[in-house]
Amino acid sequence: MTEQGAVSEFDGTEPSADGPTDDQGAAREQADPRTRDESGRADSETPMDDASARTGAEAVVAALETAGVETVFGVQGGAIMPVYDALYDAEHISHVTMAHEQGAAHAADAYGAVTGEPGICMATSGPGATNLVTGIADADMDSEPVVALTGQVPSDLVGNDAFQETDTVGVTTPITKSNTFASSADDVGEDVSTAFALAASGRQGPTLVDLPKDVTTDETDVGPTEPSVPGTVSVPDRATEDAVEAAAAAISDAERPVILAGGGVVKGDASDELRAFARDHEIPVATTMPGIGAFPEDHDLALKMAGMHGTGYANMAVTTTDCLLAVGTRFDDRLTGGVDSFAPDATVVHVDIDPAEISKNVEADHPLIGDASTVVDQLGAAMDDSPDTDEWVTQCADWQDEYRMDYAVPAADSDDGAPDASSFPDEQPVKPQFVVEAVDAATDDDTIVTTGVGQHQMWACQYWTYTEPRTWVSSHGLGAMGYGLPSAVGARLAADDDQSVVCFDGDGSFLMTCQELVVAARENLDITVFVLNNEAIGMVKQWQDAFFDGRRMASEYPWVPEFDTLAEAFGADGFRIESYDDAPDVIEDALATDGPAVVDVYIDPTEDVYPMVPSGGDNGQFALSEDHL
Ligand SMILES: Cc1ncc(C[n+]2csc(CCOP(=O)(O)OP(=O)(O)O)c2C)c(N)n1
Repeated sequence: MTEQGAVSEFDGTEPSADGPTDDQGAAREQADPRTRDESGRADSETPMDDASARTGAEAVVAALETAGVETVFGVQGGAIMPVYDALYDAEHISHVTMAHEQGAAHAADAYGAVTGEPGICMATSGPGATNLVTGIADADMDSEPVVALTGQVPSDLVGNDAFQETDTVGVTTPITKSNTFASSADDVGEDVSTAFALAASGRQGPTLVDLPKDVTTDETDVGPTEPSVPGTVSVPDRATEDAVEAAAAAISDAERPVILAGGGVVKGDASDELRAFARDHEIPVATTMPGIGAFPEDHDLALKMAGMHGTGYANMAVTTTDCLLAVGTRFDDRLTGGVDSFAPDATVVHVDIDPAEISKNVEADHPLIGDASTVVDQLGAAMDDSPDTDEWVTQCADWQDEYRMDYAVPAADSDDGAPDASSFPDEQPVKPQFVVEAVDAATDDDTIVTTGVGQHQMWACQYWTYTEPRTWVSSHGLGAMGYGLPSAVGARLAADDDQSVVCFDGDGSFLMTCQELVVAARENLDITVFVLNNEAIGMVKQWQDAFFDGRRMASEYPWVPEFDTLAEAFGADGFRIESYDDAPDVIEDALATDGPAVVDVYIDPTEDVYPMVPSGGDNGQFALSEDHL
């Protein structure tokens, strides 16, 4: 930062750098003809209704209101202050002040994942914008609809190393679906509407509008427009009929067909169509990690997740299939392992809305470009015969028995399917898989699960039985530790009131964003966090043990805080599970808490995640323990 370039964060458009004093605030309330309801929101006419004289900032907020936005996650700061000031008058938008901008981006991402509509995050220029970057990259990797609005220094200072100047458009270009530097108050409303439409349309993803302070303070008489994608953008819908016919014939002729449901099934709201197709034609279904929830995991045809930590039976089926119907997946390397050994005998039918995904990683014999629900319907209509899958379904069921997901202390299930804590030796440390199963049994099917990244995330994939789309919310492609708690905040605000939200976190992941507990406590958000505490960054430790001769460099924590006590300091309820005996009552009490609760679960630190296919390995050669690697 040069002396010359440095400018005050508050450049004269605000009355005081410290905001209104109590007296000023009270005077403002009195002078304000509008009354405010309990939430502090304006409840009468606002400048938003008057298209003739608005600032660029008001145009931004009007665009959000026109798009139907109800919730914005963000953190205040100098360059974005005009937009926050305009939000003060917004009747239909609540702002959730997060502790950190990364939290705002993850919360917006989860909001998008649960609702299917873009989640909105907002930050100031410079560090505010750069703090959003992890969350934006996460949304980009997972095709989540997010709109990021960032403050920027005034246009005439851009390039001067001005105070809190960062080239946000430059920084975020590779990790956004589209980004825009707003150039005038007249255009900024449309910039935001377009960003909203682009985030939501086709293959969803994050968009960003960078808002220089002069643009948000200048006046405009341009009114808001409904979000729409530019005419140059075409969103594929139906696949070509010839291609569908050929793909349907390949599926009908198959002897060992498998459906691989990716995240695009969930995002494309194609679960119903996919379920119907699989049931009608008796085809087993595996999912990718983002595809979890696309198909009910308690169904006979469900193979659960395939890939690095997928089930043995899903990986056997995907390796042996002669026809893979892959819907809405980008075939990431943790799914495929080595591509040469991935589904080696299969004719591949690949349905995707993004033509760029076709044959990017896995060669498609039948590319079907279009919207997942439309194309699966088209395929259903084109199927003259169902494949004869009786033997194949039996084979998959046999693999399911052979490679049953289990952990070292076998559970004696009680009548209601819940693992029975009394059958576990109380003197032994609690297995994390038991906790996941016990929480699953204690909650409804539509419970939303969020996670951090690491072993706990994989146990949450493997041992929870997902039956509904949009109930599994995680950081898949980027693998961002710290995603769990802020995404639970976003999911909570997006979910139905009677839906539970549970977060499984690791101690390492929780330590990265636990400050967002302040938001959960302040807003009294009903979230239950289970910290599967192994006093280590366990997944790294597992890899060190497996591939680095057990040299545990920087992976074990010599000390971690008591997470239950820490939760209480933030205003949440704290609980602890130290033994199997504790588990049932503590889980019940924590879930019954009206507001945020954190359960510090002392898990067996020796537990590792299996099955495992080493990076680049052959899915058919999964290891069931370290000895098999
Ligand atoms: C932001 C970030 N930093 C580092 C990593 C690398 N990493 C992957 S898993 C993992 C361990 C996570 O530890 P924890 O959250 O305690 O979960 P556990 O594996 O113990 O369940 C690490 C460090 C990452 N994924 N994300």
